[in-house]
Amino acid sequence: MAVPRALRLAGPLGRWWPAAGPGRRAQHGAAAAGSGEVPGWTQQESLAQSDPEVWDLLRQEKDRQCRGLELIASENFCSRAALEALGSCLNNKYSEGYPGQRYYGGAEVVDRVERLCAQRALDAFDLDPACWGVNVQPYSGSPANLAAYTAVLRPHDRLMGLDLPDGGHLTHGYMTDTKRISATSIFFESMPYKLNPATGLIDYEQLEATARLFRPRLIIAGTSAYARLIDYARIKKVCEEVKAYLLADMAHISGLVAARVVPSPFEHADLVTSTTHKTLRGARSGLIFYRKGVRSVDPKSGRETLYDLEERVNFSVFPSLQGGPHNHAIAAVAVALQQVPSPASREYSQQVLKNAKAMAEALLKRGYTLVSGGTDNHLVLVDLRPKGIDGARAERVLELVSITANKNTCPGDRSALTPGGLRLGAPALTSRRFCEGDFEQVVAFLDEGIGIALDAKKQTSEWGSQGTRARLAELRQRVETFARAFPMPGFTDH
Ligand code: DSN
Repeated sequence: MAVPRALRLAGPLGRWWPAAGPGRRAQHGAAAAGSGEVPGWTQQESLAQSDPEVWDLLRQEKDRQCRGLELIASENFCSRAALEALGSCLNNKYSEGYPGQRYYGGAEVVDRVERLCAQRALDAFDLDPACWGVNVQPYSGSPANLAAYTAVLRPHDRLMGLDLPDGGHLTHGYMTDTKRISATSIFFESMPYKLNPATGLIDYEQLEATARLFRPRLIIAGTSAYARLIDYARIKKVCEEVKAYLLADMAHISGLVAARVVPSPFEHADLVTSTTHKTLRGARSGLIFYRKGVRSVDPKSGRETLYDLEERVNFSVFPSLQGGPHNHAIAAVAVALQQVPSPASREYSQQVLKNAKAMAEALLKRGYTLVSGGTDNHLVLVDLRPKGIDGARAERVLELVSITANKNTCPGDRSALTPGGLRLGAPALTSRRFCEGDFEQVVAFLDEGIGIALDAKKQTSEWGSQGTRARLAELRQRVETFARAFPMPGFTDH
């Protein structure tokens, strides 16, 4: 890359600084003070003025979100207040390090932002700061998990997590017969636990037996596509037996945990990771909670062993894995966490559970098969194989009628690209004030869409035939008219 003449390399860290010669200063002064403002120099133009192309893409995405039915279980709509913090001047500030110990000057304000966010994170989950601490710097859920693993594992140490095809997350150690896919399985030795295929529930017996043989140093209790609750106490017992840490990845359910409508992992886990933009409804970011204080007491000598997770986790996030924290995201997470104790937040979470149940019942009534037979949380996993359609085809036809969902593996699936399942979540539409009856209507639309796909498949005409295209267009119009009638959090201009 050609280096502009006005720039020169400064300092051992190799940053580029503007040359500060008098000639250059005079040039700036003239531009700012005189009549000849250099267009674009002060960057005060709005997005619409400055970049109509990107502005228009954003407008299209807003429109898509308003006119569509959002059923992706991990998505939600962030509040306007949090979006304001996200798009703020905090984006400009570097602050590698932690509050009070930064590698850059000018961090007084971001120190306060980060401390406030951490305090609110502990308050949101009712955690005593003597027993729990939190790192609010992870950029999102996957970096949070890698940082938590790096804090307590050495390279090639062993860990166990729910297998991806059974509802676990990529970062829980996914690998195939021929390839280590996730960094978790590249840098550590991972062994999956599975669902019982007959019940669709986590096979705790198999988990116990495998852990006794594999002797992992860490067991992950967390899911990405599992419609039931996790028995943390049971997994903790296994951890105690094999002397493993228990890490709960509550990314999907953290809002429900904060609202106390599902069991909390904090009673049992040593480490808890989360994203902040799913049921928690904040900006995209990540959190790592770690225990402090006494880890164990020797029954003979009475000697206490203390947790040392605070130093390990903090060091792992920075400087081991990340650079400067995203202060704008941390502020936006603080805004979302402030809303957690409100009655509205609890009511929201209760409604998420009611809506997921209503969706499950409506699907069962229409003859769909659900993995595990129903739901206890915010999502349902539909096994489409008995219907004669795969998840990828269903995802595509629903997309054509403005219903957004995602294909998902079901237990026994071999391919993640054409899996047999469809994952449907209630959090986003509940943010738009959908209630149980509305979800019955959503299922009716979804069933119509899948019906069109099945008819098209029978005729082997794909979506291309005129009749199919007309049916899809007509359904899409009804879906969009229905969706637009509901409010949209975060922004108003459609
Ligand atoms: N991608 C998220 C999900 O859909 O579950 C998790 O990172």
